[in-house]
Amino acid sequence: MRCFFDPRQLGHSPAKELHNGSFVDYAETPARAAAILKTIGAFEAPDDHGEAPILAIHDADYVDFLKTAPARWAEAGRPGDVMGYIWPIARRRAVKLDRIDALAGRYSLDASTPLTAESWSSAYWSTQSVLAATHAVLAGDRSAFALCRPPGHHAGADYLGGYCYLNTAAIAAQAALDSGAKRVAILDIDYHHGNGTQDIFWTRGDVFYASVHADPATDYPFFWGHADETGEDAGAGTTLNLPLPQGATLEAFRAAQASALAAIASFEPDLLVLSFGADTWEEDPISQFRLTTGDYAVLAREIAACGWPTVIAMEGGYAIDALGANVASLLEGFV
Ligand code: Q9C
Ligand code: ZN
Repeated sequence: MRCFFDPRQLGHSPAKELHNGSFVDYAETPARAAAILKTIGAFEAPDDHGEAPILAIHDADYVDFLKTAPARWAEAGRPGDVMGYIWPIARRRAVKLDRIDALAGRYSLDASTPLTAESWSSAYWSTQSVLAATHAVLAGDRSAFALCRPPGHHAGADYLGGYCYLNTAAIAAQAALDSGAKRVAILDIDYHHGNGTQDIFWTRGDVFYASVHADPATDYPFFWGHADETGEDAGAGTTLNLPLPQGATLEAFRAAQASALAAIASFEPDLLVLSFGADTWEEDPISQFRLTTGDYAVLAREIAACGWPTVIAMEGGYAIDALGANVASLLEGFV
């Protein structure tokens, strides 16, 4: 299987995040990518498909914010990385503001996703990696892997969050549609619900979003991912959320994934994007499921058996010592 990664994805390295009431070392480190690179061996650098596929998903003003916020933050005399600390609650009217502090809240979901001077470049090349994998699959490969880092599924059309800046899975899905696919499905098996992906395709009938994740009653991102969220308008019925309780093992996960695959099969997609997080692993430091390394191959075989050309986009997974083996197990299940 072809695997894609660009070394510029390593530049992004925020110092701290706000986690359960204290500032702790940022969990989504360059060492995660390094661990996967070390285990998997042969990666190709992606071609540059430019900004158009990004702007097909993300608002231009948000993209401009990602590029310019670190310099504006420094100009305002703020130390360290850009981090929002005030948010416009959903009911506030949209006000056009210029102050960097206001913008940091306007374009973010949480205080666990800082912006550094390298963030734009790393997020940009993360999208180029998923676009390269998408084009490999469109050209006939059964599957391809993009080591997306930073990850993508918490980022919406106009907001960052959950360690994500640009929604790689959404960008891949849209690129496939723009290259002639009629329907694309996204299966998200990261521990966390992919709120950004769900938001982006909420009213779309040409993209099916299915997610197996920790119940948002107990886990981030709390405000999305409940079972009664199923899409609206042209997207009514094209969102499927399958929340599981903390402590879930392969048995429950596999049953939920089977439901997701059955729903996707009824949708008859031309291509599948798999948002893969290894934070479902039994000893992940920020998550509470109990999958083993070998379980990823089992899950992957069941996905591969459906026969859809599949783009695999890396999402979370924070147990660095096990990350390479967990990704390798998933990829083994595909080949
Ligand atoms: N204690 C991904 O796996 N931190 N993002 C939550 C709550 C954010 C995870 C803090 C977790 C986001 C791509
Ligand atoms: Zn996650």
